Amino acid sequence: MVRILVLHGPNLNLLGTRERAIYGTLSMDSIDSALTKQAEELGVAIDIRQSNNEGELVTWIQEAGSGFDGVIINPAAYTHTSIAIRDAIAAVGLPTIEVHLSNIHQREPFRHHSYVSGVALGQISGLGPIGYSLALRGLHEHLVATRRRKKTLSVSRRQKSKTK
Ligand code: CA2
Repeated sequence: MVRILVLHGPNLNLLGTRERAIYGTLSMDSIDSALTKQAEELGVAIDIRQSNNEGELVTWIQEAGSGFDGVIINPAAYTHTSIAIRDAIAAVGLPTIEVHLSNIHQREPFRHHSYVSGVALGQISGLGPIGYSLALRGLHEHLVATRRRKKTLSVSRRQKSKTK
């Protein structure tokens, strides 16, 4: 079974309560429920966590190296500041999709740069909560395809070594 860690960064626990014009009306819990349902349908094991603490996010990313196959992260404001989160993603080497509810490229200039995107498999920005759902679908497909490729490769290697 594919295992995916979903991380929400700082202040995303406030979703649905304030700044609705930018981030929408859905709460983090309702986004998480929809993701959990989608994961069940796909047959994916997901673990969803939120933290306001950069170090905690870094530790979770490091630990994901054993126990998870991929990561979906909305690093929130740490997107634009955290070399530590970028380094953790690069170090752990798990395929990671960066999600933003708002389109960070259309907002204030300080939000245009992401430290995470350079080490991410992809970035989804500006589609609201659907972005998480697309990330789950995309990461699942990527991981299944990677597994299939590895399996085919090891079968063909075994066959080659038999014929030697
Ligand atoms: O668009 C996104 O998902 C962001 O990652 C959200 C971050 C922001 O710093 C990024 O530039 C883009 C902010 C998350 C704060 O969420 C709040 C939700 C409700 C009320 C206040 C903040």
